[in-house]
Amino acid sequence: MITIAIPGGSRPEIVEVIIEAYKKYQDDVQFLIFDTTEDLAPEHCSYQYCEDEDASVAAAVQAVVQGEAQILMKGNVQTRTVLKEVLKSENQLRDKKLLSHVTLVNLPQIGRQIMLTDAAMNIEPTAEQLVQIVENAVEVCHSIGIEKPKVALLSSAEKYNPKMSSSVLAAEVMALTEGRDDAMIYGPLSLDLAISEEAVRHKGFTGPIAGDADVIVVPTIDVGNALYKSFVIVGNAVNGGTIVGAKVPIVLTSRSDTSESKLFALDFAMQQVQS
Ligand code: COD
Repeated sequence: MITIAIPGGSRPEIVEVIIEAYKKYQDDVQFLIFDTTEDLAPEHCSYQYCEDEDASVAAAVQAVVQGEAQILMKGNVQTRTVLKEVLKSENQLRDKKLLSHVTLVNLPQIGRQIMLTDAAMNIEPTAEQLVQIVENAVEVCHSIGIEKPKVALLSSAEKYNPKMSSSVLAAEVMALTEGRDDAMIYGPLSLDLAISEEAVRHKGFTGPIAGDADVIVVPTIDVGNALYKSFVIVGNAVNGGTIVGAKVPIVLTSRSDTSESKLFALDFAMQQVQS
């Protein structure tokens, strides 16, 4: 049985996801809802009234700290409020040096799933932080059965350009991760060469990643966020985002995500917990 704590969980769009999750996982899941209103707390959920949003986030995080919940899922509350509460040192939820965001993207155009990181937490990572972001994503890949993930360090071109900061960052990460054999880490690489085998053929590109990347690592949150949203809006993708590197996975949905995407994100976190 996996318990999921949700601050702001009694809102219609979250209740919809809870109902679908009960249908899918039945007795394997239970939900603890922390909110300022109980109008819509679905059946079989434990509900705790909280005075305001901050209190609901604090109470849900405490459920994780106390070991009562194995997944934290953001309901209708601010992302920053959740992240700040999780980061509080007194909560001791930081498992790895750096927490980061990993999105599982189901991209119909290429007929497979890829991961995108970090589109929602680390704003402008240093090379050392990007190495940690890579490590977190590799660990998630291992936990869901991808043994040696192909990790593309995104830039605008595959040729090293000292004037392009993403290219420099990719080269630094390559140097810092040299010799690893639990993943194939490669960059700088452009998006088309990372995920499109057709583009690889057209350009005659030969490299260790050739349109078959499992993970796209972006240089900044802005690049990641724009990619995340364009995958959905123009690519008909279903995205599921989680924060990893904490003691439990944190499902980070955005208000504009569809219920399908919110459930997909919860599934992604469930896979991480059940591995
Ligand atoms: N992992 C581990 N520890 C961290 C991390 C991290 N990713 N980020 C900060 N910390 C630690 C710091 O070392 C410090 O000890 C403490 O947390 C506070 O650090 P600050 O002051 O830099 O952090 P905050 O609280 O001002 O901001 C942290 C956020 C994660 C909230 C911030 O980075 C942020 O706003 N990120 C973007 C979130 C967002 O708006 N996403 C938009 C798309 S959904």
